Amino acid sequence: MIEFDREEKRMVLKLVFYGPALSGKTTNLLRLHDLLAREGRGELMVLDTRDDRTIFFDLLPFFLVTPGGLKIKLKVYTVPGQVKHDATRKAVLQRADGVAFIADSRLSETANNYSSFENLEKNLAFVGIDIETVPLVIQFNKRDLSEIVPETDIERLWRPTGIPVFMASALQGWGVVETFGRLVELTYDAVDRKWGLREGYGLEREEFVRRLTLREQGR
Ligand SMILES: Nc1nc2c(ncn2[C@@H]2O[C@H](COP(=O)(O)OP(=O)(O)OP(=O)(O)O)[C@@H](O)[C@H]2O)c(=O)[nH]1
Ligand SMILES: [Mg+2]
Repeated sequence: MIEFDREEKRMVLKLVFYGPALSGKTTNLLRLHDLLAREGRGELMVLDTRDDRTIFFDLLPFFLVTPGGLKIKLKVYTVPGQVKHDATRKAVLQRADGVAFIADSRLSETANNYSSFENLEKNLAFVGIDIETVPLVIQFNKRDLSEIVPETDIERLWRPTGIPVFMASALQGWGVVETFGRLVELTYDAVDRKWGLREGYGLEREEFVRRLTLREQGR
């Protein structure tokens, strides 16, 4: 559901960080804001938090202009994970061009991860997005903790789905840019197929990913 104005040469893309309550969606955005170069990214808006819980959404925007003069704005949102905020999750998920599912690696959260993934499937269908084709990655966050699901189990369960899976500790700041980078790559492919970013606007996939994942010096 790419927003594209060919006359004005403007495109708005929307990525959504989805997942159960307290899995680390907001922390992922905070880390992206800290780790990525100032050039090209906007300010982080963390909205309406109460005791660390998102009750509306967070937003981190990025801006880039392609060699062909197309102005791209990429908006990265988080949803509130708490079950009761389902209406807000649906609203944030509207017109998403890509989704990162942030799972909580703790063994105690396994059931919550599953029900949140089911909720994602249901809500994607509700907003008219095909889960089979939407750019989608999964991150197992909180790998710094003990009593977590072993990586081999995650591989065995998720590999057959073909969805790229990343291990991360958003708290420690690793795996976060990698997760985002893969989502950006898949999103490029989807947008390029539809609107010809390479042909029409001279934007190569590598350049798109490079510009959006450039790290702040020394980070
Ligand atoms: N140990 C550890 N804690 C983490 C990690 N990522 C996030 N947390 C902590 O988990 C808590 C919840 O993190 P948030 O980023 O607010 O979680 P959220 O997914 O945005 O939660 P909701 O907004 O309620 O959906 C905070 O106390 C974070 O510091 C991690 O990688 N490791
Ligand atoms: Mg949050």
